Amino acid sequence: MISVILPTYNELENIKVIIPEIFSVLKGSSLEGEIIVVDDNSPDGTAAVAMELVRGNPLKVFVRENERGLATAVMKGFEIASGDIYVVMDADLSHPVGKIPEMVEPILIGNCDLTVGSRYTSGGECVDWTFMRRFTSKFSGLLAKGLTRLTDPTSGFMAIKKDTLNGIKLDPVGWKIVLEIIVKTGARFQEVPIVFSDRLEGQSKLDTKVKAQYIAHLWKLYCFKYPAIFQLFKFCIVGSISQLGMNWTEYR
Ligand SMILES: Nc1nc2c(ncn2[C@@H]2O[C@H](COP(=O)(O)OP(=O)(O)OP(=O)(O)O)[C@@H](O)[C@H]2O)c(=O)[nH]1
Ligand SMILES: [Mg+2]
Repeated sequence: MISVILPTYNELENIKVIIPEIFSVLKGSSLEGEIIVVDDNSPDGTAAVAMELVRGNPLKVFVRENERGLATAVMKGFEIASGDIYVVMDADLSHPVGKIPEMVEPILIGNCDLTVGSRYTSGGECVDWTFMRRFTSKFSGLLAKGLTRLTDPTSGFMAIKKDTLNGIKLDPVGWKIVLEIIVKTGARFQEVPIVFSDRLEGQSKLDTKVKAQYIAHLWKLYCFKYPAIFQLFKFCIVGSISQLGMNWTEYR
């Protein structure tokens, strides 16, 4: 069974469209599946609208009252999900719902444990992006190149075999759950080209705080993957502080 996890914050208009679309794609490809919406108490009433769509459908809606954040919302989805494969995607229709079967297939046939929807592999695309948006996205990806060979390390569209997460402690800062999982599990991955379309409804939540969290998250992941970096950093900091202390004593 497939569990499609949708983190939501103020996605009222999009949730009405994406939930029936996902059910229709699952039905059309004979995949047994459920949808899990993890909403952070959106003021626009996203959760209430999602709950109206339950009507006997395999749809679970979980509302977090006092927490915000995309990656931790996805982790909550993992806890609630009953499937053997989790699909994680944005709820704003930027990720093509029709690609779900293609994301799941390589895992089902045992070719890999994780698939990532990529805008930058052959066949992938971002529709109508400005130069600046393209540059920022590419640059963010470049910063993660020491962590993974993914062509699109900042992608938020993935499918993963549940067992891959067994015994792994996920501790993401901010949004990039895909990077967190790849670094911590070393999962065998495959990329699936996707055409990424900009949201038509609602607003982006990708603000300066999220961008700063990305840098902090990268730092944590680099230290995890290359513990020597952290040791060297600690050594330099401690060395500089004690040098400063000595200079200060001499100065006095
Ligand atoms: N539960 C939860 N979901 C969130 C939160 N922030 C964003 N999301 C959801 O995460 C997904 C991605 O957020 P977006 O705002 O679309 O960010 P983005 O896709 O990087 O940016 P755009 O391309 O500008 O839309 C959407 O489904 C959001 O509703 C949050 O704090 N909590
Ligand atoms: Mg979006």
